[in-house]
Amino acid sequence: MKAQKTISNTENRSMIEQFKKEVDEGLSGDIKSLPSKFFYDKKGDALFVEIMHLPEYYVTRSEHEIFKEKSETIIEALQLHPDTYFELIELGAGDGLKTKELLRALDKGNYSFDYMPVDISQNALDKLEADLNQQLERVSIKKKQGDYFEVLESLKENQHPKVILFLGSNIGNMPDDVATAFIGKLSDNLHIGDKLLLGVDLIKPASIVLPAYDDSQGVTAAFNLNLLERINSELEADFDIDTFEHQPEYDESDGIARSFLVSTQSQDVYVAKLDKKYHFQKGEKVLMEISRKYNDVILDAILSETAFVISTRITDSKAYFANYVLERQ
Ligand code: AVJ
Repeated sequence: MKAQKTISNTENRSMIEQFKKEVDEGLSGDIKSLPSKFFYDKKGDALFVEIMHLPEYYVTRSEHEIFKEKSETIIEALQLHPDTYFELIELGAGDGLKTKELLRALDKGNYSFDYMPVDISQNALDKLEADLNQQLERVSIKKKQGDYFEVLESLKENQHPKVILFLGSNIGNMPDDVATAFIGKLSDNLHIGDKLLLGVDLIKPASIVLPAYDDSQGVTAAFNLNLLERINSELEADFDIDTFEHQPEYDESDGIARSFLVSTQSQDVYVAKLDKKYHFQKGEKVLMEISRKYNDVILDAILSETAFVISTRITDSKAYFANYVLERQ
């Protein structure tokens, strides 16, 4: 494991190279796209926090309800025993709101564990730790800064039972083949009997899903447009933000929400750090993000190519969201 160090966004060398490469690839194709994983700079983080509190964005509230009302069910499904030490590893630090409910229940039940939030952002980890130290002073926190798989690789060396948390339907940003490879790689870094608690948004009518990506205050639009601003500042591009319009789509039959930015005019955009010009036709769409929704059939298809099997499925009262307990075979 590398020593912890502060990485501020794309100041990191390989990260900016990756950013350049993915932006160029995305804008060079016949169908344009931009990589949603780069939404989360400082402003993007703040906008996502705003999104989580929007009346239309049911995703966070639904999963929070599960953790609040059913943490005992989760603990049971994870087959934890107060006298067996385990590592509770969360991929993505988040704001800890949901995890706090689980930590509280584990603390109350005198379970023996370390909570290990993994994140690329040292800043996010420090914030989370400060908050948890205040509210749950008995819980032992071991922050792990770095890439998910680098960290898991290092943790794999010990034989302690592990529970991985991958919440918030973050998996939904990946196309199914990428999600399959990701979960497969996760299973490679675990031992038989280890668990993965996977939070996924469920397929439901467009009348519920679409507003979550098309809020009346325009926060989601700003969240998408922020990536253009980031490309402007970090790759020295000249996107005119006012000439792109946010357009979300959702098709219940495939269960995938897609966010586009549409160019409202014919224009060229120059990206200095790539020394390249990209043409946008009037009405041309740029795919910014997919947010996949799931059901048992879709999840089964993904898991069938990995070493995980579903052991328990826990939903909120409206069955909008599910937390699946998966067991490594
Ligand atoms: C954090 C990936 C789960 O796709 O619902 C929220 C991100 N994008 N609104 C999602 C997001 C627009 C969110 N995830």
